[in-house]
Amino acid sequence: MTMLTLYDAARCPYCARVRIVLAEKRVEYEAIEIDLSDRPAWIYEKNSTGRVPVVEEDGWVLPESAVIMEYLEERYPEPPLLAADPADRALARLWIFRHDDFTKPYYALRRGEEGALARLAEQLARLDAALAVRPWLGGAEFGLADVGYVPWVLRVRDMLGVALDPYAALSGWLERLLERPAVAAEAELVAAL
Ligand SMILES: N[C@@H](CCC(=O)N[C@@H](CS)C(=O)NCC(=O)O)C(=O)O
Repeated sequence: MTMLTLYDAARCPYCARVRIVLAEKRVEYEAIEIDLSDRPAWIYEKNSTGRVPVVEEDGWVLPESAVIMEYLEERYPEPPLLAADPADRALARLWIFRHDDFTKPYYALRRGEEGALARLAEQLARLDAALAVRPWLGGAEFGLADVGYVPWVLRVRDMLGVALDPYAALSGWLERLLERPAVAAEAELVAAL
């Protein structure tokens, strides 16, 4: 069995999802950093959109962070990052399926669009409200839904300079996430960007 390869970019939050899952599952892998401002032509052979992340195993390639997370969950089941309960699994998948609700205002703010900060604040409040009634986005346990959002939440705080203090449950969630080495490593990486 050859080692898994991740076509990666440090600044990419979608890649961060995959890095966190791999670290949580202690999977050894080779990372190939792709320069997003000057992408090699061959990346289009791995993914027709030219985007990262892409994972490769024995010549088989898979793009799309949400699909990669699910693949890794099945390929490396321990420790599980989806709950045993089907309802909790579905809830985690719903968060990931609808991540655009959160990331659209994030990217709008990065582009400096008018009203984006207010729209992002609404989304932060929505996450905060969800986390006030359950400890993790997917329910009782840490898992893929949390991994699906934390790369952007870290960047909101550290790159866009949005204070998270007004969102007590969200801040508590992030603190608990940062106790996990996989997420702490991402925070360090974001700080160095
Ligand atoms: N839907 C994709 C999005 C991946 C994505 O947008 N990656 C960005 C970097 S963060 C990229 O490769 N951008 C280059 C481009 O859009 O051409 C996923 O979830 O993996």
